Amino acid sequence: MSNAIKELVEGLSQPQKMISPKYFYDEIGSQLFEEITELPEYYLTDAELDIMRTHVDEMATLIGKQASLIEYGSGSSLKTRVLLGHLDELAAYVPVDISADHLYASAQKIRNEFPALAVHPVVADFTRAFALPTPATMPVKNVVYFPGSTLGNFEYAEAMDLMRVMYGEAGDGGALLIGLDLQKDPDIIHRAYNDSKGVTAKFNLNMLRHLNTNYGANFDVDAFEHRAEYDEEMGRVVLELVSQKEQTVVVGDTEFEMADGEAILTEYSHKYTLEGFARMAHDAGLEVEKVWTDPEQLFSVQYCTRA
Ligand code: AVJ
Repeated sequence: MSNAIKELVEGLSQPQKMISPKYFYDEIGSQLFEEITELPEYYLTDAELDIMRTHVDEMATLIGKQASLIEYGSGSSLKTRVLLGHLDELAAYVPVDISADHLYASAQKIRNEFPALAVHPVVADFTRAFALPTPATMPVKNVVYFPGSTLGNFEYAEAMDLMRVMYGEAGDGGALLIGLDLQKDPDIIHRAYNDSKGVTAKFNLNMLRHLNTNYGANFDVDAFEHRAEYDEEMGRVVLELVSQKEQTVVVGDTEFEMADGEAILTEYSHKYTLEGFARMAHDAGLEVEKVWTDPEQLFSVQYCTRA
């Protein structure tokens, strides 16, 4: 049994069935996510880009010259381009992603746009330690860039582990530049995950289609519905796929019974308070040195160093 199948079977064997959000991102899923970022209701991308554009000079000063910028994710976003456009003396730009095709394609685009930049893509699962490439210029320090509030996908303990891996990766004198969504009016959050065009529903449901096509599963996709609720107490959106009938699903060699109305958890999207994240960073051995937000305090970008 492949590791992926093993992981899928394990998640579906829990009392609360779950599938990791990493299974959203096949080619269609990545495209649907792009579409989500363009939705008027999905405030996250606009707010983060606004912060980057407004404060990029200050970020560039903190990052300094001859740093190596290590991005967790493929680096195809506009935010990355804003940052790279203002870091004129980088030792290297290192995008890290698990999907090689996507990574190499976007690395090539970055090379075309920034011909003087040393681009060293690394195919790796960034939740585990990986070897950094050795650029021609020895970096003064490593800065890990983790935009898009992707940390929010992880529950507290996992997020802590990931932050430790990140600053371990950054090493001595290193830093983290991280984009995090903030707690706010629950209606605004609810709308961002229940958009009027139904793109988020398609994105969520696409996961099952992807598992059927590429992992030999047999979900009756039409018999599932998208659900996204904001749990204010936990400060997180819970994305689920709810079966609309009783069905038996096969993944690998394992059969799963799904009751009518039973849900599969597909994603958490944690929303932070500035104090809450400062505490979390502290508990992970980090110190928040600088926080930028947009005027409405929808989103934050935070620069953290080793405490
Ligand atoms: C990229 C993981 C931060 O949680 O908002 C968007 C993914 N899920 N709509 C998020 C997502 C549903 C997104 N992250």
